Amino acid sequence: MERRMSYEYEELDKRLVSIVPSKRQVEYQEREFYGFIHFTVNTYTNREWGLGDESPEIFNPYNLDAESWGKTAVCAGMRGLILTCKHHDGFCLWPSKYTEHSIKNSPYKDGKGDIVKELSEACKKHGLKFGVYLSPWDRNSAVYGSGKEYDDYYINQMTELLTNYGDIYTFWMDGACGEGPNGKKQVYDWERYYAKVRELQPEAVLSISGPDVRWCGNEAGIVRKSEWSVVSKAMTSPALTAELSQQEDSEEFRKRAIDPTKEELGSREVLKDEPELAWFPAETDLSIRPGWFYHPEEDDKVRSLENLKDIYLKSVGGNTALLLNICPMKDGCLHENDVKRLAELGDFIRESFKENLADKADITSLPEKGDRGEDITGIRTDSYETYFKPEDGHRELSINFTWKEGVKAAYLVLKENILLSQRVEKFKVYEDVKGEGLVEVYDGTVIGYKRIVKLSGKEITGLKIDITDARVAPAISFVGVY
Ligand code: FUL
Repeated sequence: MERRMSYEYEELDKRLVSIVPSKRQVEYQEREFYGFIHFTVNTYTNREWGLGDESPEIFNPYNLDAESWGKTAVCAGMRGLILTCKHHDGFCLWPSKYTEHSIKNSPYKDGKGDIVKELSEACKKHGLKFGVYLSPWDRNSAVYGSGKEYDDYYINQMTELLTNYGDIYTFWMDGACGEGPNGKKQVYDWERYYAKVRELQPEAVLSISGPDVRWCGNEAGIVRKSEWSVVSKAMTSPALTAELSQQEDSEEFRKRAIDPTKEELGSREVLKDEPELAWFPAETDLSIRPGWFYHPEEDDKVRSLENLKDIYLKSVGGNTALLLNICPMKDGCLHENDVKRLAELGDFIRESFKENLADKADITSLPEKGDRGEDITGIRTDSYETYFKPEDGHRELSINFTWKEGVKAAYLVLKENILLSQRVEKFKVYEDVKGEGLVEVYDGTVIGYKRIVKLSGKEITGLKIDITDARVAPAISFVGVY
C-alpha cells in the first residue's frame, strides 16, 4: 500500500528533494532558539503600536545594561538576539544620520547612547548571534508613502545597521504595514532592499518579508503538525505576508491560531501542481507576555514554564526555529519575573538534553547498509557528513536501539540531513519496556531539521523507529535518546 502510493509520487518526489537550503539558511536553522527584544517609545507610552509623533524626550532607559540582556538570553538557552532597531513608530535605537527621531535626541546617555552598538557588542562577548529588525512601515517619516524617496531612506538606515555593527545573522522585515503621517501607504521596492542586504551581509537571512525565513502564521506559539521547509515559491511573496499579518493592533490577533486552510503548506497533495518551489523554513515567533512591548499590568502574565517547555518542544522539535520575545521596562532592565522564567526554561533545555543514552545502546537497522556502503552507527554523530540513507526508491527504514541495562528516556531527537532536502513523510516510534515487547508510543509525520518526540519516561530496554514513507529515500543525520 505504502509502496504503491510512493511510486505514484515518484516524479514529484524527485522534484521536491531537489529543493535544498542555501548555506545561510542551514546556518540559520542551526541557531534553533533565539530571542527578540521589543523596545522603543511604546515602552514609555504603554502602547503596542506607536503613532510616530512621540517625543524622543520620553525615552530614558537610565539603568540599561545590554550585557545583562545578553546574559539572560544565554541563561535561557538562546543562541542569538534580534533587536527592534526601529519599530512602526520610526524611533531609532541608534543615532541614525538620516532622522532626528532617534535616541540622539533623547535623555539616554545625554543623547550619546547607541543601543544597537551596546547590544551587538554584548552579543559578541556572550557568544550570541546578533540580528536586526527594521520595520519597513514608518509612522514618523515624512517621506513614507512617497515611493523612491522613502526607499532611499530605508536603504540608508539599513546601510547604517549593516555596516557599523559587525556580523548580522538575520535581517527581520515585518509584514505589518499601514499608513504614514501623510496618510499614504508605501509601495516597497523589496528587490532593492534584498539586494542591499545581500551586498552588505551575504551571510544574513532575509526574514519574514524576505525569501529566506517564513513567518509561521500566528503569534501564539502554535506549530503545525507537519511543518515542511519546501513550499510553493509563491509563499515567499512579501505581499502575501503583509496580507496575513496583523492589520490593526489587537490582542486577539496575538492569540489567534493558524488559519486551518493554511495548515498544509508542503504536502505532496498541495505541491503536486506547483510550478515553482522554494526552501522556506518556518520561524515560530511569540512573546513571553501578552504584548510585544512591556506593560506593567502584564507583570503577572508571563508565560508559565510548562507553556514555554511545550512551545520549545513543539517548535524547535517541530522543524521550526523559535523566536521568543522579551521586553525591557522603562528603566531598560528586564522584569525579575521574566528573568526567572527564562532561566528556568534554560535549565530545562540543558537538563533535558544533557546525556545521550544512544551512546550506550546497540544500534541496528534495516536495510543494514546505506547507498554509500555506510552502516547506521553514523547517526550517533550530529553531523551532516555521517548520515544514513538507503538507496533511492527505498522509502522505508527501521532503526533499532537496545540497551543491556534498562534506561529511562524522556525524549527522542531525530534529524534529517537537510543538505539533501526534507524527505520523511511518516514514521512511528515503539518502546520496549523491560523486554515485554514493542509497543507503539508515537505516530508521526515529518522530521526535517529536527523532531523531538516525547517518550513515556518508563524504563526501557529497546526503542524502534520505523520510517514508513519518505520522498525518494530518507536521509537521517542524527538520532539522540535523552
Ligand atoms: C508584528 C508587529 O506589528 C508587532 O508589533 C511585533 O513587532 C511583531 C513581531 O510583528 O507584525
